[in-house]
This record gives sequence, C-alpha cells and structure tokens, in this order.
Amino acid sequence: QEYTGIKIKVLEWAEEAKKELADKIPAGANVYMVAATLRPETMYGQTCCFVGPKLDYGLYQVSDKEVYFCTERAARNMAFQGIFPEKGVFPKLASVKGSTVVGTLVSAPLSIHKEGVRVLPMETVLATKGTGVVTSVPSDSPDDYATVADLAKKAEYYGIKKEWAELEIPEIINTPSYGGKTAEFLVKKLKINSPKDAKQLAEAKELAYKEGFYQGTMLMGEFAGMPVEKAKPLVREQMIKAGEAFVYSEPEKQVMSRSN
Ligand code: ZZB
Repeated sequence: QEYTGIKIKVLEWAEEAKKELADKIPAGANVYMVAATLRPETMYGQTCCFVGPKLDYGLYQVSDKEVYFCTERAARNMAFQGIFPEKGVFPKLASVKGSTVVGTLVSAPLSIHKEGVRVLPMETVLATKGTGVVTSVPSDSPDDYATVADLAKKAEYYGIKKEWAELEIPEIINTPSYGGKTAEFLVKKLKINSPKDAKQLAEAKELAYKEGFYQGTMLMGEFAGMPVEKAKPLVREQMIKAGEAFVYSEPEKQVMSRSN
C-alpha cells in the first residue's frame, strides 16, 4: 500500500505533553505528526488530527531540524525507505501515549484552518496501519465525520473542548451522487450513529472512495474545477515539493493484521 505521509507541524503541545516532552526535543527542531493518507487531494478539508488515545507513539529524530511523531512500527518502515539518513536506524527521543498529546495545536498543510487544528482522540485508529496518526477530513471521510460528531456530542467525556471538534467543515470535492458533503450524506443515508458502526462505515468508505475518485471535481485550491482523478497526483506532488509530505509505503501483510 502506498500512502502519502503528511507532515503536520506541532505549534503548541498540550500541557501534559509539554511536561513530558519539552526537555527531550532538541532546541531548534520542529516536531511533525505524520499522518498516512490515501487522499492527498482532500487535505484542504483537514479539521483536526487523530491519534489513538491508548496507543504508544514515539518521537524519532530525522535530522537536526526534524522530529517525527508516529508509531514505532511506522518509524521502522520509514527507516528502510530512505526517510531517515541511515538505513534501518530510527533514533527515538521519547515515548508517549496518544492520550497525552490530545489538545496539542498543530498546523495541517493546505488546510483552510490556517490558525491550526487540534489533536483529538479516535478510538478506532489501528496500530497496525499507516503511522497511527490519522488526519481528519470530515467532508469526505465517513469515519472522520462520525468521529467528530461523537467528539462534539461527548466533549466532556473525552476531556476536550467542544469547539475543537466543531471547526468549519468546508466542501472540497463535489460529486454528482452525494454533492459536496459526501461523508455527511453517506453517514445519514446508511443510518450511521456512532464511530463504532464498523460495518456500515466500511461500506460508506468504499462508496465515498469510488464516487470521489471517479466522479469527483475539485472545489478548492489550485486545481479547483479539475477532476479528482487528475488533481490527486498533482496535489500530492505539490506537497512533496514543498517539503510538506513524502511517500510512505507499507508491506501488505502488515496492513492485514489487526492486533489492537
Ligand atoms: C485522509 C482521508 C480523507 C482519508 C478522506 C480517507 C478519506 P484504508 O482505505 O482502509 O487503507 N487511516 C490511515 N491510517 C489509519 C489507521 N492507522 N487507523 C485507522 N484509519 C487510518 O484507509 C486509508 C485511510 O484510512 C487513510 O486516508 C486515513 O484516512 C485512514 F476523504 O486520510 B484518509 C472515503 C475515505 N476518505
């Protein structure tokens, strides 16, 4: 599976994370939460960044200037793909639970929310896929739509500020069948009530992928008006050139195992 690794820059750590991490990050280095996505063309619509609250993450030194936040599994894969300077070596600066970084303010590349977005908890993040960091695009991803709705409804229970889950959801891709709010449309149509409705969400995801890719038209950014199929590689290339993203692949058999 070939993903795009999106570099989501930490602007300000949540209190607890600051206490745990401040003295472990080299002065002058930026930390990036790396999210693995199959849909780089949707990055205009990022409204938050998800971590699994119970998952273990590490901070890995990529250079003097850059530290990546992801699962150890992902760091190891990256170290064999030329993302770290020395093959197979991924120096760990710190370990941290996902829950500790919830509330961190981050800058998501291309997002309309230039002021930054928050790191929020998503119970359904798989430790065995991607980087364990999921960027949230509630306009086009049914899982993300269901999760932000649930977070806003139960903000207190999740220990977050309600407004963090209620950032404006822009329309970024228009489709003939679902309009510009593909995820919302499908969540309602399939009567999905919770982020735990796994079966219906899987079906919604398939429908959204197909319609978005084959029928979608960009509404935002430099490629507005262009079919998604054409714009997708262009947005990806643009982000890679800007140093905001990189190619991240993972072995198929790892993708299949669901151990969390
Ligand atoms: C942004 C985005 C925007 C995504 C969208 C999807 C959609 P797949 O298809 O099952 O391989 N993801 C990445 N890593 C994880 C993880 N560890 N646990 C749970 N979800 C994860 O899944 C790939 C997509 O699942 C990725 O692409 C990511 O969300 C999420 F509009 O990134 B995506 C119709 C889907 N739309």
